[in-house]
Amino acid sequence: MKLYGSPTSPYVRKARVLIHEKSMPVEFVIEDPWTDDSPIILKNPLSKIPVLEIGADSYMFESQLVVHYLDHSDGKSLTPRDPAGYWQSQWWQSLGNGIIDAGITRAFENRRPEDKQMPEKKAREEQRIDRAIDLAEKTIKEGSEFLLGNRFGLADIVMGVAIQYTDFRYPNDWRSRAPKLAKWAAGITARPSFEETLPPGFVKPEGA
Ligand SMILES: N[C@@H](CCC(=O)N[C@@H](CS)C(=O)NCC(=O)O)C(=O)O
Repeated sequence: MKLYGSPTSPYVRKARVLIHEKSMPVEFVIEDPWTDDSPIILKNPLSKIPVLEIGADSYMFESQLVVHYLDHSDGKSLTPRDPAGYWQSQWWQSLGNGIIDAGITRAFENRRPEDKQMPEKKAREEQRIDRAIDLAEKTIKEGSEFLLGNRFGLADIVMGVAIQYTDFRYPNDWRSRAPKLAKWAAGITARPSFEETLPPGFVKPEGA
């Protein structure tokens, strides 16, 4: 299999962390979706990364599907099987994916020429991220190494990527109001799968 994407995209990074954790034989191929003649268009009509090549001219796209496919393709799923654990995992993944979406929207707004930027749009995305972090802090158990039970899982991957993308593109002092989440994040992002997929230019904040 081949994973097409960029080293800075958090959507792609979810899949890269998962591949690393499961030591899957998937080649990472850097491809830019933004150019007019991007080869990504031939693989994904939506022209977005990640794209996963699963066979000759056969592709999966949309990060949630790509991650789901990778999670179930080797019989070593990182999603709990019991119904309660399964849905809790989906819940954390939705929260993490929402943080990533808001972080991306904010980052794109930030890149527009200054006179065209809409501060209220940026503020709206920041409020989404702030509220999601507050809810994560309220939900996470004191002193837990993993979000669910005593096993590392997809919920940890998606939330870990979301939190580090926040530190990357919307650095702010969320740690002072979310100490439980901060402690969990420090442990999760110290794993080799996270260390080895850090976006280029990322600088770990103080206390991370
Ligand atoms: N919902 C999509 C979002 C993917 C996405 O927006 N990826 C960005 C890179 S971070 C992209 O490829 N953008 C290209 C474009 O919007 O033209 C997913 O989860 O895979």
